[in-house]
Amino acid sequence: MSKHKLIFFVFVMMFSNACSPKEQALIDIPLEGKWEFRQVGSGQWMPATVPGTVHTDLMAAGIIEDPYYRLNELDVQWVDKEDWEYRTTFQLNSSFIQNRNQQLIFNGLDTYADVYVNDSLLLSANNMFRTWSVDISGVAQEGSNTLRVLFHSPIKIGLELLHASPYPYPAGNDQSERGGLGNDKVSVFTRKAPYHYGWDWGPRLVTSGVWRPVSLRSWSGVHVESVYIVQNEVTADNAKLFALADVRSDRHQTLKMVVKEGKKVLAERMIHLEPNDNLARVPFEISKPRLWWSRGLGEPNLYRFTVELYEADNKVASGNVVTGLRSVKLVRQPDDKGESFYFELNGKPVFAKGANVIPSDLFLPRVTRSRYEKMVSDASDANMNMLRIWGGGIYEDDYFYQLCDEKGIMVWQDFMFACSMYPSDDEFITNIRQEAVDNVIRLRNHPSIVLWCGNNEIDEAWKHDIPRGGWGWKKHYTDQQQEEIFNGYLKIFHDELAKVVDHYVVGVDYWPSSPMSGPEPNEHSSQDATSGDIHYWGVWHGLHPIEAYNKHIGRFMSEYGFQSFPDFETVETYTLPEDYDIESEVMMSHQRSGIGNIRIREYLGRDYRVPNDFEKFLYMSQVLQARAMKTAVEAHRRAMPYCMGSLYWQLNDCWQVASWSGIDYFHKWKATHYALREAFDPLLLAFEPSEDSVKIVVVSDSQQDASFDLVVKVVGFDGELIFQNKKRVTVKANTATPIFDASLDVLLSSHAKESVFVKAELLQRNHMVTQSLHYLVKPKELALPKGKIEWHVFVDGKGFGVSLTSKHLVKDLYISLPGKNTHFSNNYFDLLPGEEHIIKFECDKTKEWIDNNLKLMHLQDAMN
Ligand code: BMA
Repeated sequence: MSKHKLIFFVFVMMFSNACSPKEQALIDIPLEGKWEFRQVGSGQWMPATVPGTVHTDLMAAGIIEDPYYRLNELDVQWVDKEDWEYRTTFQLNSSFIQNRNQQLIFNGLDTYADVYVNDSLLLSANNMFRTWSVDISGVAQEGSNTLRVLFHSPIKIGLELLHASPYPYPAGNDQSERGGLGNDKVSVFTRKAPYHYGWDWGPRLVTSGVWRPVSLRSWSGVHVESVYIVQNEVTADNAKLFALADVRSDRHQTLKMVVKEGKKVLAERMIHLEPNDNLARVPFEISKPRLWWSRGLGEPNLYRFTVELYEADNKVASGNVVTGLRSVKLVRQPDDKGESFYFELNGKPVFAKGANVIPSDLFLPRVTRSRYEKMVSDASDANMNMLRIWGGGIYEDDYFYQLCDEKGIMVWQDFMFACSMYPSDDEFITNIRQEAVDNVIRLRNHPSIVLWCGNNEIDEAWKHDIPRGGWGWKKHYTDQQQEEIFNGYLKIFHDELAKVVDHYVVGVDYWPSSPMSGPEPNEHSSQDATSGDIHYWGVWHGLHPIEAYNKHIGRFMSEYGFQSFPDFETVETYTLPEDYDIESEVMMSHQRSGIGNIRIREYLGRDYRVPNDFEKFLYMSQVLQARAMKTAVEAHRRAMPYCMGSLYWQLNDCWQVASWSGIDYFHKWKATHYALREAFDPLLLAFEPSEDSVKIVVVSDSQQDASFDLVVKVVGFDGELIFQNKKRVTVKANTATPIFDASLDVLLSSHAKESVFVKAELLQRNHMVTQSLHYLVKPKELALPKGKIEWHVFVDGKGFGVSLTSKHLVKDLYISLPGKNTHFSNNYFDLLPGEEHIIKFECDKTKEWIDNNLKLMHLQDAMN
């Protein structure tokens, strides 16, 4: 054996046959051992990690620097123009070889990959999102085998496809220039995560690699490939279900199929199998099912079902599935204002609260389980109940959906198409159809997925009904080409993907594009606010004032957003002190929206005073973003039930960058995420905009009416109580109700608007259940006092606490620890005069270190 050949010892798992020695052997071997890689033609093999990417392997080998640091991204643009090969060696024993069916299964190949086993070419893959299963019988042998995967440059192939195409397609986010390709936008031709080619929050890093697990499998007789629990009808009384098993058999046989929950047999039936693929169905019912509820409505109950196949009394194969029982519907019903657009879960209308999600890294195998756990619990901790997996990224890892199932977070799932037109030739269509089938089958047991959506913003960008409408793409094409491109669009998004969802998923709706007014021809792309979903970008892109969020409200706000910078500790991870200027080359390279800094400055000037200091600017950008997002969410929720959803753009980041995210790359909460935790509270006191009065609306997500004491106070910045009122209020279930309206003349007496705040609280048996603050003028007009903050740090179990007080109002108080990625239980909050505020946190330093290093920043200090 040559010294380059690596022996990989396999472990053989006798799958699910613990109780029956006669169950036939299913052998599953993960191929994660020793891999090597090299640039094609370079000769030199180096250690590789699988699952992984070429870029991360090159980093580990010391050949490239971290592309996220300073301007390094530019130095690694050569990587995507080269071909790369990966190899490993694996051992197979006689049991594996004796089984009649032997497969090599790739859960993800990125992207143009030729797969060789023992030098025989067995597969040429061309879609990152598909699962590739290769028959290796006859090629694999007992003993040592070699596996080699050759990745062709996605750019070289992309260019070939572009040159063969009758015309280029629009793809505004494809940063071809940065990749050295001029205006050649190749991303649309390749079924690969669109954001890899760049986006207005992400770098251009076009990866290659075995990005998801790869394994070997062999079996004889029969094998359960997958199980789907079809939910025909689910009510609180009864669930009518059937188990649909994809059973692979290598001969004619009749077996008994048994469906169980734990040890309890729910149903059984004899099934007749043909050689090859079979779909076997066993109906069953569960009376009084424990339903799956989204966060806030109830428990996200899950069931674990097993399907077992028996030959006489011998279990010969089995499969498991964890799912939740629920009925879900996208309700689009004409009403006096247009047409509703909301989700009904188990018969209850749900207001969707949450955010859009992008992939958490360019190098996807780095997104570990703990990062997914952090992301989903951060969403849940901020009272969110829905996340939208946006169409420019990936169909997420199974684990993400499992976590959403467990936490009661509903998922709006896009197919992976965004902000571009796409080819629609037969080969492309066949490829995306299979991509859709693979992912729908992989994900359809997750009760969290409540909608499949065709694409992001393509309907709106093309705007077929209005000749010069949309984003200006149509003018680059003749009438005939426009017709051709749009017919291709309809074929993909109104026909093929719709058919896949219809055929493979029971009980979950399909929506062709987000946003759109409706898929019916007369509604097509009309984009009004009275039906369908809306992406409202008037604030930010359109320079509308932040207050415009109060007016531009549709039936379901699936996108709206506002940028900010990450905090200083995060900025430090990609910069040197010489870069500490918002406009420096390095900072600009980590700000991918051309208008980003201009917009932040402009909006800061309108509502605040623009600081010159770098750190203060970062901080103020977050305070500004939080103000914008809080205004939007409160407006959407006040408009309930006309509006029934608010998903802001965007929850997370894929590297360290200025962006619309509420949580940065290191999972650090920005001011926005703290503010939205309050704005998404199931019981919200929201102030309505008004010049000369204070108006309060209470929004309740609860399914029951409830009574509270409402206490409204007007307080001076020095703590003086100027007005107080207490009254009993009834809060109606699942809607928004006005509960307070008083004129400023009454509330203020002779006090100035600039130096008071309004505090509203709901109390139940004298216990505060929720509270909200409100100011009567813009932040820059506030007469903020120069208050002194008293604080002391104390040890609190394994962590720390800090107690903060001040005699005067301290606005937007921000706490940080230099060089530390610390999560504080609260941050960017208003410290009220005379009220103690305690913040909890964890830190690996001593109390003394914290005493000496804790940093405080606040608005009166930062605004100059
Ligand atoms: C939205 C998204 C993204 C983009 C964001 C900010 O419409 O769909 O394409 O990142 O706008 O511009």
